[in-house]
Amino acid sequence: MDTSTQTAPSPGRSIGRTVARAVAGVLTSGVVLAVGHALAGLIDTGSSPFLAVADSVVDRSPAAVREATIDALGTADKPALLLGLAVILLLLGAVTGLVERRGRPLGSLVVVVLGLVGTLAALTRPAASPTWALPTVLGTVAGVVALRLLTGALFPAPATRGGDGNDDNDGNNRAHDPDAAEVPGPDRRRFLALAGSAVAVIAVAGATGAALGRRAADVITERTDLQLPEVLTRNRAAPVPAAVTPDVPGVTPFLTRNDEFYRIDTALRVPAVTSKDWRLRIHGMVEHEIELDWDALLEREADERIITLTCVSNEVGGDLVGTATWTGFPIADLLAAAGPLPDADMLLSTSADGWTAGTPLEALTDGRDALLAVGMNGEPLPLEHGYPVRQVVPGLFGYVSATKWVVDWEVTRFDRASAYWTDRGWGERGPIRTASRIDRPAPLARLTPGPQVIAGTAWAQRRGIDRVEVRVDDGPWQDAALADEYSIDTWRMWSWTWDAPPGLHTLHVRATDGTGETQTETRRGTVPDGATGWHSRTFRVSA
Ligand SMILES: Nc1nc2c(c(=O)[nH]1)N[C@H]1C(S)=C(S)[C@@H](COP(=O)(O)O)O[C@H]1N2
Ligand SMILES: [Mo]
Repeated sequence: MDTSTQTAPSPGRSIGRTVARAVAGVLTSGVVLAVGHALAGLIDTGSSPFLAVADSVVDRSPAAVREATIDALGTADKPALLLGLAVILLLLGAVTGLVERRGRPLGSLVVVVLGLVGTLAALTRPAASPTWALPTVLGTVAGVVALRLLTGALFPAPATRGGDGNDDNDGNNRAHDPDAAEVPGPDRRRFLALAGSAVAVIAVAGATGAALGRRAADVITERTDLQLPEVLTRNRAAPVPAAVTPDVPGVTPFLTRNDEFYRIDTALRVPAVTSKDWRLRIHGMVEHEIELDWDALLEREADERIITLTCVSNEVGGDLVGTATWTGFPIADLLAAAGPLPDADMLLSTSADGWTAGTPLEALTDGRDALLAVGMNGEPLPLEHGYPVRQVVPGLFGYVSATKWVVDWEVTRFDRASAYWTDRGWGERGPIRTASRIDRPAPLARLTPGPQVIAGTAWAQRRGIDRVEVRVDDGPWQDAALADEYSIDTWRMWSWTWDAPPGLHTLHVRATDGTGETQTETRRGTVPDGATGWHSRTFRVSA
């Protein structure tokens, strides 16, 4: 039904409404981007819809285009790209506002499609984890809500406003609109109030996102210049002999690179702690409380040790294990300075983000290389591995010992305190189980009949590995060749040459630790104190 014959719509008012719709759309894209950016501050700046799309554009544009823009714009290419992208997104936003109708949410649909593109951009970033989808998804939801509300104010429902129900033609409602005069009508007031709220949301979310991003950037900048403590020759880690690695191409390296080291923690966003802000308070059942800052820590004599770290959540054959050269300070000396009381038996350590671990005091004071570490493979700790300070304790799973971003030590007792994962059903003491793994050839690799080198690793920190055996199908166990042992606190590599006959074959591996105990065949899951069972791999051997 067309009512425009009754009263000609005022062109001014129609233009006004068109502008308002475009504004609604621009605000919508502002809400998506600002809310997404703020949420990204809680996860990782790179997951911001705006930055993820910008980074993806850079990565996906052909090299020629990239070089041409850099040539044309000089070093301004990144700000220019961001500015251009912002303009495009705001224009697309205006379009969503212009096509949105109360009964036909075409604009919302466009927002959702753009949101999906942004989500995809975030999820395909190299550093992305599944949580990287959240900022864009939640930002998109907020944007759609904003667009629906603003559109609702521009096109009031017929029931409440007495309109004709045809909201597809601007100005049509005017004939029935008691507020059609110059005086702002309640819908207009509602629109202005909603628009004001949207601006406020954008401002607050934008400022929050910017502040969180800046804090993360500060830590990254500081880390690049951070001076690691000097390690005296006598405190250096023993050099790594070549013979700790089998002379076979493609074997797992003895030392794990920082960017290949497994990462496990509960932090949605890596805590941003600078060395300047860092403090460690040692308190509880001690003779004297101590508070250490970075400078006080670095006045102490540093050690360098090679230690294999393992996660209790590692499945049989899994890769939640790695070996690094750690630079740090003996935990035993720091504890001794505080003087634990004789009846204390646990160190409850807390991270900057409130995670806790309960470590047996004995493991920290029995002479093993338990370190308060500041360096990993010769670099300051990477942010995700605990920058600036974390614990590393040989022989204990990470969840009871390896607190990253550590800021608080309470000396206490196991019968008085509990920690994050023990409260969730995991074992109290967390000694590492003996484990062994086949690393090569790759799973389901196709092999040719004849000699084939099988290789892998085994670990039993604090006890060492004395023997590794391999079994083909239901045959006898055969001794693998052990590479040199670096120490009982590191993994030990092994290899075994198999005269592979044609057919489908399954190989099993098992290790015996320094106490003479051999891994059990019994398959058990990781809860509550680490998986058990033999790792196996199946290969097809054919000419
Ligand atoms: N603050 C904090 N520290 C933590 C954790 C955590 O969730 N939060 N996880 C622990 C667990 S379960 C393990 S296995 C190790 C892993 O250390 P990585 O991520 O450096 O490999 O860190 C430990 N330290
Ligand atoms: Mo872990």
